[in-house]
Amino acid sequence: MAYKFIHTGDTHIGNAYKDKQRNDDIKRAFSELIDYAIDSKVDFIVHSGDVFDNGSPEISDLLFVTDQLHRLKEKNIKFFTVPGSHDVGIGEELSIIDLFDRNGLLINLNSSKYIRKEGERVHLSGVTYLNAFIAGVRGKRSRAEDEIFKVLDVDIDKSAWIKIFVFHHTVSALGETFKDLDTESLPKGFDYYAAGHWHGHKDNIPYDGGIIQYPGSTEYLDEKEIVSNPNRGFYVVDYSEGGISSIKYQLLKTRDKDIVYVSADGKDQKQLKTEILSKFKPNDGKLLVVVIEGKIKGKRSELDIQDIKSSAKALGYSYVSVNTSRLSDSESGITQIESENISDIENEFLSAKGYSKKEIELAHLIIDSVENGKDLAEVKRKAVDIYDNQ
Ligand SMILES: [Mn+2]
Repeated sequence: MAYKFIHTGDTHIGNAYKDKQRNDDIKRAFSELIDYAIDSKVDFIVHSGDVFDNGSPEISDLLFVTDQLHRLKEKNIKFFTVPGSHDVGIGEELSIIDLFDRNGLLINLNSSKYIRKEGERVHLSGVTYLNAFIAGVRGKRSRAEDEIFKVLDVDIDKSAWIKIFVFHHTVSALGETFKDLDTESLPKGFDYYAAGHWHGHKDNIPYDGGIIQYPGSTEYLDEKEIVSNPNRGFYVVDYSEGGISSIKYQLLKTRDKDIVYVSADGKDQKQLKTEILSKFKPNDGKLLVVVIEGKIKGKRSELDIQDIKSSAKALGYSYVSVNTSRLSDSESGITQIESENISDIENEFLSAKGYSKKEIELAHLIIDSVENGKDLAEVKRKAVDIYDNQ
């Protein structure tokens, strides 16, 4: 006997863009995934978090996901997931994922029935389905929520053919810059670590005899993903009594894209604009990212970005982004950031912008309080302290 499952994540249904067409593209990717699951008769789907883009989705998005999950249910294809960082409102314990769980349209692996606290430790159980043991931990909205991995014991069903651990964190094996979990903090004893949260895709990160797999988001969710990620897709995994027998990365359709790099060096705004516009071609709804680098003659504020965007739209581009973060003029420098972790980047950026040490401390407190939804009293005290002492 052999079985087959899909591993996907970061589908971000909702208003990721201020653009209906792009938000419809994101839905199209989701329904294409469901089509594949049904046509290829997969046995179940593992989704590693961020089904939705927002913890309070609009009714039309809720209905869309309901309809898609019903299509799976009719074919008896189960959908296992954990709430991702976007599925939960700030400071909320329950999420929209729990509503779908209670309605029987998916299984929330992080629901309270799988969690048992015993003194300091947290015992996590899971589901054994078609000889696969599946357990998972949800993503987080604040720094403090990492703590669960330090006290976690998973009651693994050793009789299962394969063991799958679902989580929504960026592990340190992907690099120190944006990590929010040390790889070593992951529980041991699993064959397949179904990871989400990081939107690029990365296969086969070895861990404790198993592999960590990031399928990436199912559609490009911002300009950075359009520029730096070549394609979108999900994994299809076959397994039998001997364990995992094959894994393939199945591509999803995305819109065609043009990425245009232009150097501003030695050009005034008129020459620069002419050169940029000369690179656009008539098309049928492509994505376009224009990256302008170097030093413009005159002021960078004279370059009419809105006009560049509307000229591109007139040629048919459905989405246009103009990146000027590496464009400078004779009056402005570019802030160079050397640091490698997020709080150092915050420090370096804010001190480059001329903020005092105390103001930077306050900024950190505000950022933390937004993440944690608390400590407002301390933020107030610090603010009063700063303004009383200037
Ligand atoms: Mn995400």
